[in-house]
Amino acid sequence: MYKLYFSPGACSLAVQVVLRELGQPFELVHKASVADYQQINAVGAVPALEVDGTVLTEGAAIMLYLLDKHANDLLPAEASARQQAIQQLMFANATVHPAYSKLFFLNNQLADGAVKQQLLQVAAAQVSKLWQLVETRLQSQPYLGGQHYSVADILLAVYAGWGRFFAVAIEIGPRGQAMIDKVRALPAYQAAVAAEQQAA
Ligand SMILES: N[C@@H](CCC(=O)N[C@@H](CS)C(=O)NCC(=O)O)C(=O)O
Repeated sequence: MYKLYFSPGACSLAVQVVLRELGQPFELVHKASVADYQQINAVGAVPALEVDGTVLTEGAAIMLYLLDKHANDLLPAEASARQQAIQQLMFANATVHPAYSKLFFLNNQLADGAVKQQLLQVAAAQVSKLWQLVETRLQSQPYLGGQHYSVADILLAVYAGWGRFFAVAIEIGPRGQAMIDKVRALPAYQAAVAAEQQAA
C-alpha cells in the first residue's frame, strides 16, 4: 500500500486526488507528525510517496509513476497526446507552482510594508498572466486535458486555492474558474479534502 506524506492544502493534495482517481488504497501521513521529515525527503517538501519501502519525491514524477503503473484516463498512451499531457503537467508543476511559490516566499520573508506589497503585486501579476494562458487554452476545450480533466487540471485546481493567503489580487478568468469548479466537484477531490481534514 502507498503512504502519502502531505501538508493540508499543499500540492500533495493533487497526488491524493490522483491516487483516488486510480482507485489505489493509501495511508495519509501529515508531514507535521513526522519527527524528522528530512529523513523522508531531504528537500523537506511534500509530496513524498512511500512505495514498498522506497520514497518517491517530486510531485510530477510521482504522478507519472502512478499513471504509468495503473490504468487511467488521465494520461494518454499515444505519443503526441501523451507529450501534450506531460507538457501541461510540467506547465502546472514547473511554471505555475513556482510562480505561486514566489508569493509564499515574499509573504513569509518580508516585513509588512510598501515594499512587500509592491513585490507581492508584481508576483501576483505574473501568476495572473499564467492564468491568462490557461484561459486562452480553454477557449476551445473545457480542460487543459481536452474533453477530460488531466493531472494538470487537478494541480491547477489545488494551486488556485493558494491565492487566499495573499493580500493581492490574482485574476483567474471565467473558463479557468469553471475548470477549477468542475475539478473541485469531483468525488475524488472532495474525498481528498475531507481526508486531509480528518488526518490533520
Ligand atoms: N518540486 C517539488 C516542490 C514541492 C513543494 O514546493 N511543496 C511545498 C508544498 S506545495 C512544500 O512542501 N513546501 C514546504 C517546504 O518546502 O518546506 C515538487 O513538485 O514536488
